[in-house]
Amino acid sequence: LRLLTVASGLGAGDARTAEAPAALMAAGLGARLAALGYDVDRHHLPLSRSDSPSAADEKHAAISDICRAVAGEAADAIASGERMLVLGGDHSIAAGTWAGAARALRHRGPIGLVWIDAHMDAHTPATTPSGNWHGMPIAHLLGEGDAELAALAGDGPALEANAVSIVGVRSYEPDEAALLTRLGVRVIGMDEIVRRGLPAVMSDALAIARRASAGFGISLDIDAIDPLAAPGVGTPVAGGITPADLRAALAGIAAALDCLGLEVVELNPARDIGHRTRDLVLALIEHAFATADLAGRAFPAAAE
Ligand SMILES: [Mn+2]
Repeated sequence: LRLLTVASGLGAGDARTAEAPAALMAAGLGARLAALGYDVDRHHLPLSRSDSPSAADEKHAAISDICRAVAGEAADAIASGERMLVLGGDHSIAAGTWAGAARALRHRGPIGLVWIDAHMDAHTPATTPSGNWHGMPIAHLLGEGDAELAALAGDGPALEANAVSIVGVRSYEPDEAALLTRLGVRVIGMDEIVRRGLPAVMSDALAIARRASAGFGISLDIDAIDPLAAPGVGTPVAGGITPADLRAALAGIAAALDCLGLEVVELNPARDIGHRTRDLVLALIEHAFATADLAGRAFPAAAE
């Protein structure tokens, strides 16, 4: 298991999400993965600590550097036959993670993705109201937006729209919805989750991701979860997915043979209440990578 920790919050409004990997490791993540039987190979980014850039062009250069490095790590992990657990940091790194995986598997076919998030993350530099790069990674993975970030997968976009869905959406701008509609990405909003239940929509999302022949990934933005249960995020939106529903939906998923890996982003320890969000993230990761034995265990006992 390639555990890639990315201590960067450059793409977020509140950069303290960079502290998430250290918080998760200090709380025993490595031992938990080892207890599940994984041989954990940890790599860490960024390799050097730079001053936080403030000018827009400096920030763009820094984000590009990190995403390129993340893509290199992901491509290397997948080419080596390793499964991935990528821990952010903010969600802008996803433009690197899945571009790298796609690049490594291009000879076999396309990859699919299930994106779980309160937001669409489908802005481009031309439409973003905040200028924050964590609101744009889906656009980059689909070949839109910033030319440098959209090119990280090598020949062509990282993802084809018909193998991507976004689950849990309840906050977005019209430009994002228009882009996703134009490209044909399935967006599963909270209203649909309330109506049909998370198991039914996750089944749809997995079927969409598995249209791609070379495997699929999961990108989990912790703000998809209801902020009453997961307050430790930079951009909380009321009315999200319950921890119990998400635990059940993710159980064993990252251990599936055709799953390339799980990315978990936007945990912000500085905004947590107690260690509520951190402990929830640990339990979700553990359940996602576990086989049926652990998936059946009472929740969230694993976090205590
Ligand atoms: Mn996100």
